[in-house]
Amino acid sequence: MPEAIVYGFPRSTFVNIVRLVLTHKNVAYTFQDLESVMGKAEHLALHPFNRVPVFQHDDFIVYETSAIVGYIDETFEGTRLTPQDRRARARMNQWIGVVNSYVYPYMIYHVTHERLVFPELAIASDERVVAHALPKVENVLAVLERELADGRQYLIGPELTIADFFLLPSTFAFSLTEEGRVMYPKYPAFCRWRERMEGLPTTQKLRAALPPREPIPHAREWANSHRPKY
Ligand SMILES: N[C@@H](CCC(=O)N[C@@H](CS)C(=O)NCC(=O)O)C(=O)O
Repeated sequence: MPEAIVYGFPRSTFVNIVRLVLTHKNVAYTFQDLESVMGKAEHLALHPFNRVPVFQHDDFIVYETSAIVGYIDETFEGTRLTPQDRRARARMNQWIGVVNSYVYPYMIYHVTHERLVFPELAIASDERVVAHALPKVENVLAVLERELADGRQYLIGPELTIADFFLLPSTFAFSLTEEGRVMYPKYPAFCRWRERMEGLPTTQKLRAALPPREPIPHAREWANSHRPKY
């Protein structure tokens, strides 16, 4: 089998979605840390939009997380994470879109960056960014709570799908913030889903393989380049 390579930086939410899916399917891969070249020519040659992850399989290189994990699920053996049923598949893709548009931007880009990533680099939090994001996060959690209140095991039903792995890394990072610690207990069905996901052998195996959480040096640039302004 040709070699599989994930390019990214270790704390990246989207990189960890890809690594969860690879781990779940027992695919051997190499992780290439781009931290020291983020935004430089070497990185932009792989991802012209200056982001990670990038995935390489032999001579095929692809970026954008949903495209990557779809390719991995179709290409490699192991448990399928994409439902055969077209409505279930639409539901899975709906939640992938929700994570991209409504979960990651507020939980991670706004709150986690302001509360963890910037202070770790001695950059003060922007309270306006946090204040703007918190009602959006509450809305996401309320929607998830309604969805999961029927006691289903996973996001779209009894079947574990890519949608669950899309949601997990954002909800993990947000759980490390004070705001996450205060908000989460108000959403018990969501907390049960998190416990189930955090307890999966896949999640434990990837966590054990990750290095200790270190500051993200290239994030210093985010404070200038793409910090929201309110
Ligand atoms: N739409 C992209 C989003 C990827 C993304 O935003 N990745 C973040 C890390 S979680 C990143 O590359 N940040 C680097 C930067 O903004 O400089 C995907 O689905 O892969």
